[in-house]
Amino acid sequence: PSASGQSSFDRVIAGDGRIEPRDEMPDDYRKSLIRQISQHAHSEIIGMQPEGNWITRAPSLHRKAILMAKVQDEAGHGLYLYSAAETLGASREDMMQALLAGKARYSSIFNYPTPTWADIGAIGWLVDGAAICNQVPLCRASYGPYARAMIRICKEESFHQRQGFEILLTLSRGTPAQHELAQEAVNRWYAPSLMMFGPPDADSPNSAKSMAWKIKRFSNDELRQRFVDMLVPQAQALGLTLPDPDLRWNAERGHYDFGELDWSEFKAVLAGQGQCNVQRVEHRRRAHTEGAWVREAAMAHAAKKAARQQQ
Ligand code: FAQ
Repeated sequence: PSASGQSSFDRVIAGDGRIEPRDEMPDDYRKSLIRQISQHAHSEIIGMQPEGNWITRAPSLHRKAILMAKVQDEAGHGLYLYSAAETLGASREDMMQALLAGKARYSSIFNYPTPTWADIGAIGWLVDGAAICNQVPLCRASYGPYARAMIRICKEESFHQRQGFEILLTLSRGTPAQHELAQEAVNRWYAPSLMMFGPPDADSPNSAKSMAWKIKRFSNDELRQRFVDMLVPQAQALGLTLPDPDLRWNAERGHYDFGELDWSEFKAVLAGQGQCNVQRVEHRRRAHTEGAWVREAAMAHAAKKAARQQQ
């Protein structure tokens, strides 16, 4: 930006104001937002798959209707987020191509499988729970379109988390076999959900700038701690345990201490070696190819409509 553009950007950030699409902004700020927002959009779109896997097998019509609505909400979140990235000059086509080519990042969490119905409960409770912890502060992010998209997304995520909690509660209070199913799903999703907050602060290269620019308001470790503190009483209410022998209340800190996570697993998932990385991208590619006729029909319809308006 020009010198006056930079100083007006600095003033807005210092005053906790909002940067809007037409405002001048530093190149790095724009690039970092496109990075984060596009990764977030891809996560929502890929995130439809683990749960989509259970739509045809949901245990009742009621559960099926709820799950379909939830997965559709995720598609909607992806679409608002791609639109937010477009306001920064990113092209939707480029973002899509990067995802299909397997070059774009999306959240590590969606590379884990959903072998049982209880995994759907665990995703709602833990994955949507982590998403809310991470995204509520993003409602105050300095970039206007992103912050505003987050407000609606967080409202929907809150409903998602409750539906997951309720699935687990029903299973936990069911037969011993159902209780075990719920506990096993929590055992599978707990550590991966803690890793959603990103690497430890000391290994988080983007944090310093993102915090200075007021995109991020809290560090990865701060949010992870907040999440663990929130989960413990909820797990007690569910009658389930969290799979961490080192988890205990620390009165001095006023927080729960918890065990070291396996960051080599996180790195492997980011490097494409998670259980479902290949399957997720292949599935997205297939859906894109099979959906080509829908895009073509929509384009033909739009062209006809435009031609009619010109007459
Ligand atoms: N997975 O320097 P940092 C949802 C990457 S919720 C994969 O700390 P930053 C809802 C990071 O991109 C999930 N990669 O990065 C839902 C960076 O790589 P880069 C989506 C990760 O940006 C629920 C590198 O590691 N939510 O979808 C992960 O400051 C149920 C270094 O990390 C969001 O995206 C990870 N877990 O902090 C949908 C929230 N963590 O780009 C369906 C918005 C880090 O330099 C079903 N994003 N990396 O190549 C954020 O808040 C931030 O981007 C963080 C990472 C906190 C994720």
